[in-house]
Amino acid sequence: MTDTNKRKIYLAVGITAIVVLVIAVPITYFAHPDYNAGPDPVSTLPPDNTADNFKFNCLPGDQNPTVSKCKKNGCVWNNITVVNPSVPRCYFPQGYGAYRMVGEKPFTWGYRITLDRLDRPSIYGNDVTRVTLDVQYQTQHRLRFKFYELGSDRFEVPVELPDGGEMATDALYDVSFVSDPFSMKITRKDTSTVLWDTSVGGFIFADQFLQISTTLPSDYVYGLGEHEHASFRHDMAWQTWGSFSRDQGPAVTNLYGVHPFYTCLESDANSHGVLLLNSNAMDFTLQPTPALTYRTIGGVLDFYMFLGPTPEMVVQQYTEAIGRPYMPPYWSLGFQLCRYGYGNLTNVQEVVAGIREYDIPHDVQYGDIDYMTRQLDFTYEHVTRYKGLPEWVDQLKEEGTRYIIILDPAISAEEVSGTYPPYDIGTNLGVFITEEDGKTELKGKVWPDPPNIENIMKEIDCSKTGDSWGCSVENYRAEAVFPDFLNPDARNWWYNLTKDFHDVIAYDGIWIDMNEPANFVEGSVKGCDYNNPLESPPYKPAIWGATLADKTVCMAAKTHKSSTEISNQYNMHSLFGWSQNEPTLSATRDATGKRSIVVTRSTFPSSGKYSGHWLGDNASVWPHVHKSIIGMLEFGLFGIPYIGADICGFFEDTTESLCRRWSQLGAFYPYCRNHNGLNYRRQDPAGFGEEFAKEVRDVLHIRYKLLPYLYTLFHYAHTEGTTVVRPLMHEFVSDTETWTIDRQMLWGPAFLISPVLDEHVEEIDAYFPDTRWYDYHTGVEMSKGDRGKYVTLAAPYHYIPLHVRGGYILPTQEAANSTVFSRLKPFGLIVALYDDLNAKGSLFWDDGDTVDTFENGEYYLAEFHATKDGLNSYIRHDNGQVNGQTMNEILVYGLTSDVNNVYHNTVKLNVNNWEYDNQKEITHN
Ligand code: MIG
Repeated sequence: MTDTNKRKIYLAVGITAIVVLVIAVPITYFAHPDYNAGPDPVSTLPPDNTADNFKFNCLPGDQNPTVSKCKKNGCVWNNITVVNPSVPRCYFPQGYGAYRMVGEKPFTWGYRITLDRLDRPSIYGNDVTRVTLDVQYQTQHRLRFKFYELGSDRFEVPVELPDGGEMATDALYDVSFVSDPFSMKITRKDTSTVLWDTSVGGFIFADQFLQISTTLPSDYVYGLGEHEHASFRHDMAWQTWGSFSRDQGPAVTNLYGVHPFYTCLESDANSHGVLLLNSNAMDFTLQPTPALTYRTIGGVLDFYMFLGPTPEMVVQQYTEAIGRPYMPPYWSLGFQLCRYGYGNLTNVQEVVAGIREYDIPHDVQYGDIDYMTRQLDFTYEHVTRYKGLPEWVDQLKEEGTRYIIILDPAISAEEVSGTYPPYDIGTNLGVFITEEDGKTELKGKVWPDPPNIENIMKEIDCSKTGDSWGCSVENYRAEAVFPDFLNPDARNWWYNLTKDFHDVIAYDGIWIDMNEPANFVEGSVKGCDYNNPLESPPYKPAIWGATLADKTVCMAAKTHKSSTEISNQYNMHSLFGWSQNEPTLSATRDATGKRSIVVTRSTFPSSGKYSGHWLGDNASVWPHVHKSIIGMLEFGLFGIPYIGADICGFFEDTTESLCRRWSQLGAFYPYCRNHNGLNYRRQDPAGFGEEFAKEVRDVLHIRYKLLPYLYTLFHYAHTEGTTVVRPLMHEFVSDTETWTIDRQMLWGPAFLISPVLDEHVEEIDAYFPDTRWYDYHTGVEMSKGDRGKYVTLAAPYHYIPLHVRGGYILPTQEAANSTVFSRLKPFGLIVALYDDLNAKGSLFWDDGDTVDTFENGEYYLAEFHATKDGLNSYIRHDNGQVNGQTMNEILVYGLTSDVNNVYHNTVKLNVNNWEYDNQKEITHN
């Protein structure tokens, strides 16, 4: 060993015995003044002759734009053959503005502006003649500006966000207006950077079409979901992304959830974020101006802007507004195993036996829909296939593994009356989404089978038909109804059923799927009334499917918006999953008497308060490994840090090499679950033999060792809104190189994960921001010459490069094959010193499972500071949670001179209890 900077010291001390120093030690923050100022600022004014980049599409979504349609809209037609086919041929004339200001009135919170429509062609009909704009200077860093129709009952999203307040006098932003035609400009005060300027494009506020365009201060834009993006940083080359919740596996189209939130890095590395609080079907167009156009087909234009100025602060401010992320129980950070179609309990038991045989950590086992009788919620197949499941679940828990069950929202309406209480009770209470009449239950088809499915299958063999899916939906699926969760009776009905089912199977958490809501028939078994403008709006956003009702329920279907107000699916559709989050979480918490967890497929801003998310039905192909990082980074921005993808892939057979690399990366997903689709080859960690199993065990042991660090990160996410999986740019924003990195990620500030994402690759180029780094596996410092550079790292097939950042202290704990056991093991610390020999870190600890421990003060929180004089711990809160536990390994990386003595408090420690890894002579004094 030639690197003399590296020292490992092992010592055994009781954790609560560490002295609390009263002298405040200044914390060194590691700033990097030598940053590159980034790209040149972009002018926000349109040039005289509309340059391509300043053309805003006036016939969006029109596959066949023509001169006459364009002129009819009052727009400009470009006759010249457009070289770039993405550039719109029909665009808004400069200064198009369809409204002018007719009034401005001060309020305690800011200004109310009144806008009247100018004489312009009506492009989509039913333009609102008078629009109100409330500009609320809510806080220093948060601005809300909401375009709506005063006094009307236009739909507004029922998710609660801050409203009004006293006008902030110290705001970081300035808002200014041009009155005729109306446009607004938002500026960051201290730098004069224009964050928004709506003088471009065409501002339209019609009944079923609302559009606003703005220039952006840079083309470094992130977020806007849920889609599978090719890169974390958005491609600004004329990309349009639709948003409307949909049962759709990762692809470039609209997926399960809706998150109209982006963050943007300004040229000088300041950052801001913007939420459009709107749940209607919508799309976002990014173009190279750089500019963004929002088009939504209902509701109001309710924007919240967060001024940062760091990207991490933007997320903190965003989650302050939408709600801080849920604090997951400790066990839910362990390894989880699932597949669709184990088929019977024996198969599950066999897989679990394999996991046990190789001592692979296993905190959670799942039951997918095949545990049920004919996919009926609140049943289990107790006659043959899953006979004995409840008893087995109890046994599993004694072994330290918990059990999560899936629940789908759709409830069969075809069971024999009196035999299926979930439907019988629900229909009596009127808890289901109805047709337009507000009375008749809307019937679709999802997974539940009818009672006589076996006979039907004997008569009709769909596998022999050309369209086996269509055949099975038609013949094998029962008619089903959809709970209207915002109806208080529905909420309580679902809550009671879910809670009571715990008496049947003692589940530990709930997995909610199909809550977009998914429907295998378009709209309903009766179809929808396509003459209704809710089904056939004048503009269809860039979303998948020929109609809005494709793969879901009819848009005209009636749904509660609150306990007293009724709305329709047209407005409420993308809120369905969100509306299921709270009742499900309350049920599982109350049933288990523990914190518990809900993992949901469909999400909306503020879902993170109640649940985590997995990225859905990916495929066992290499590109999805990389894209899972992008998805995780994005959900971090969306305030849903408990996030991961199906490790080894859902659709298609995995391969051993893919599954190996995916398991390495997946070991660092906050939500770490290997999940497989129906009928594909085994891909659990024991499914490829001993060598593979041991490799997965080893990488999971690294995860388990670092769980105290991960849990502490979740504590800060929950209390301060910081990210868990963190983009490099959030830590090193002054380094523009980090602005595009999405093949590496951080856990919090201090742990760098640089996975292999491609087949046949055994070395990678990983970026090391300009600071001190240590190889996690060896403790060896990265060469100083490699700081701020891409470094080629060896990454043999069994190995994932991992690095610890100098200046940080990571709490650890010995691994075990479940958190039930690892939580009893001794703690440790990795003290990774910065150049000045300082480091800091913290440990949040509680019983891992009780509800609201932080809120109730039932926790332990210590901060650790290392300086050249030693390592101190400052116990900030101690309610006895670490009593009886020990700390027996303190690894110190980066000392610059030999260690002569080790003291614990003032007591010199027995030299035999600690060691250098390089076995240098130790001097006794
Ligand atoms: O239509 O429950 O995304 O994780 O295994 C498929 C069966 C229904 C979709 C989920 C997937 C789950 C599967 N479900």
